Amino acid sequence: MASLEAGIAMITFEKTGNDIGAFVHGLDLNDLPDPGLLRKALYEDHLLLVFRGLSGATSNQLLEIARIFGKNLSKYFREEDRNHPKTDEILILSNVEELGALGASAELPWHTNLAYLPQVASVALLYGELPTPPEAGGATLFADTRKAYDSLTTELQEQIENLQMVQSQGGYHVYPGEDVFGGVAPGAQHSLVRVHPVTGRKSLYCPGGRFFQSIEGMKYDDAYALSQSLLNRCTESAYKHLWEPGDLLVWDNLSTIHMREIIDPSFKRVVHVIDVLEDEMSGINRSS
Ligand SMILES: O=C(O)CCC(=O)C(=O)O
Ligand SMILES: [Fe+2]
Repeated sequence: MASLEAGIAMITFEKTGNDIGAFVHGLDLNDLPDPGLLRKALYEDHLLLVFRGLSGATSNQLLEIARIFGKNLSKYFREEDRNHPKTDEILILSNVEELGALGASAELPWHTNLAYLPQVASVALLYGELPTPPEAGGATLFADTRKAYDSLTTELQEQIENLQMVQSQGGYHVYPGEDVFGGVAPGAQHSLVRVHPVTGRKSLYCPGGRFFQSIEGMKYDDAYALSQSLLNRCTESAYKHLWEPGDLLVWDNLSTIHMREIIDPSFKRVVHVIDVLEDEMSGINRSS
């Protein structure tokens, strides 16, 4: 108990200064803080937590942090994409041929993880084993879709309240032109306005972008224009993460949207992805 309290006392949060996200100082991988402290910081206060200096973190340590936010981790990846030597709950995303080059060096446009599946990720984690330096691209940007929802006029909020949107993608971490799931791009319908299971706050769930398909009951052109304008609202301000080795990003995947810039392919980039699947309770212990 004493060590738990010591862990709590050491953790501090420093806002990024970009409307979303906070740097978390004082994390000890061998003495994780009270889970409730990190959950509150993520869901209520910051939506994105940035940990630095975790080079050498083991897969078990990363999974332990992920499980603070939910026990049910994604294993949706295609058999041939299970490229981590120790676990199929972590996906290695890289532009390195010997590692499968899953993810390549292309830009990854604004999206949320697993939006094209019925059970999306409630929280996602990205660990930079070998990220690119700023001059080689590969920055990851995050925007707050909860604040974007709050900023809409009441009239527009009412207009979009019950809209259902279909997102489709050529498969997780796979880019257009690549064959996935036997050539069938998965798609799923989601409410455009999403109520967060923990905070009860509403956000714009993953509007617009390359993976947008349709809004039920609307003509394509109107739906696309609406979705695109909502995406623009969401991304008016964003935090741009310039990577250092050993960085760990944890984000609320229901209330944010993210993208990754194009990478100079002459630089190697290796990051690790973990998706916490949303279940009935989002894996969240509401009592803590
Ligand atoms: O590579 C990155 O920085 C982001 C990757 C990402 O967003 C994803 O894999 O879903
Ligand atoms: Fe992503």
